[in-house]
Amino acid sequence: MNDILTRISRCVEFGKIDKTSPYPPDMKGQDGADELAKQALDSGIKPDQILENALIPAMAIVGHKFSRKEIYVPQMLMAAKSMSSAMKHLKPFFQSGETKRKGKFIVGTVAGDLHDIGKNLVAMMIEGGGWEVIDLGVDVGTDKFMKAIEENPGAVVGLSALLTTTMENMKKTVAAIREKHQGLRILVGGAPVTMEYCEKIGADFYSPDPQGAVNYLNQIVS
Ligand code: B1M
Repeated sequence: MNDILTRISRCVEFGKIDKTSPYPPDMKGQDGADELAKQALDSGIKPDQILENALIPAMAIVGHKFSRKEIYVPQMLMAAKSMSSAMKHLKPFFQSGETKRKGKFIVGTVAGDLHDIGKNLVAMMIEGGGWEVIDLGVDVGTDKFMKAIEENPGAVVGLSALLTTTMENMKKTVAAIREKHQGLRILVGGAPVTMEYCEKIGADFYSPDPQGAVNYLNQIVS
C-alpha cells in the first residue's frame, strides 16, 4: 500500500487526530490523520482510495479490536475522531457526487432517550465503513424518522435505545415504519436491546456493537 495511506491508516487505528494531538504518546509531534489526508489529496490520491484503502480498513481493525475487548470506548472514540478529521477533507468530494458511497444510513436515539455515546460510535464506524450517515440525534420521535426516510428513499434505518422505558418507543417507531415502508431495512441496538426483542418488534437486525452494524450494512450491499 502507498506509504501515505499506510500512515493514515495507522493514525486512525491508534487515534492520532492531528499534529497537535498528544495521543497516542509514541506519535507525539507527528502529522495526524488530518494533515496526512490533506497531503494525500494534494498529491493526487483520489478520495475513494483514501476511504477504501486507509480509513475503512483501519476502522474495521478498530471495530474488531473493540468487539474482542482489546480496546475500550476511549480508544474507539479517539479512532473515530481521527477518522472524522480525515473525513472532513474527503466530504466535499463525496457531497459533490464525484465519489460514490455505499448507501445512506439514517440513525437516531429513540424518543425520550438522551443517550448518544453508543449511537455516535455506531454512526462514526458506519461512516468510516463508506456509508453516508444522516444522524438525527437524540430524542427522535417517529415523525422525524418518517420524514428522513421519505427524504432519503432506500436508506437503511438504525434505532438506538439505552433505557428499558424507551425500548417501548423503539417498538412504536418500528411499527410505524413497517406500516408505510415494508421492505425497508431496520437495524436496532443499545444496551438493553436483544436479538429476541428485535425479532419481537419486527426489526431486521440487532447488533450489540458498531462492528456488527457495519458488517450487517456491508452484507446488504454485497
Ligand atoms: Co444514563 N442510564 N440515564 N445517562 N447512563 C444508563 C443507560 C443506566 C444503565 C445507568 C444505570 O442505572 N446503571 C440507566 C438505564 C437503566 C435502564 O433503563 N435499564 C440510566 C438511567 C436510568 C438514566 C436516567 C433515567 C437517570 C436519571 O435521570 N434518573 C437519565 C435518562 C435521561 C434520558 O435519556 N431521558 C440518564 C441520563 C444519562 C446522562 C445524560 C447523564 C448520560 C448520557 C450522556 C450521553 O449519552 N451524551 C448517561 C450515561 C453516560 C449513562 C451510562 C453511565 C453510560 C452509557 C454509555 O454511554 N455507555 C449508562 C450506564 C452504563 O452503561 N454503564 C447509563 C457507553 C456506550 C459506548 O455504550 O450506549 O451501550 P452503549 O452503546 C454500545 C452498544 O449498546 C451498541 O454500540 C455501542 C458501542 O458498543 N449500540 C448500538 C448502541 N446503540 C446502537 C445502535 C445500533 C447498534 C449498536 O444500531 C442502530
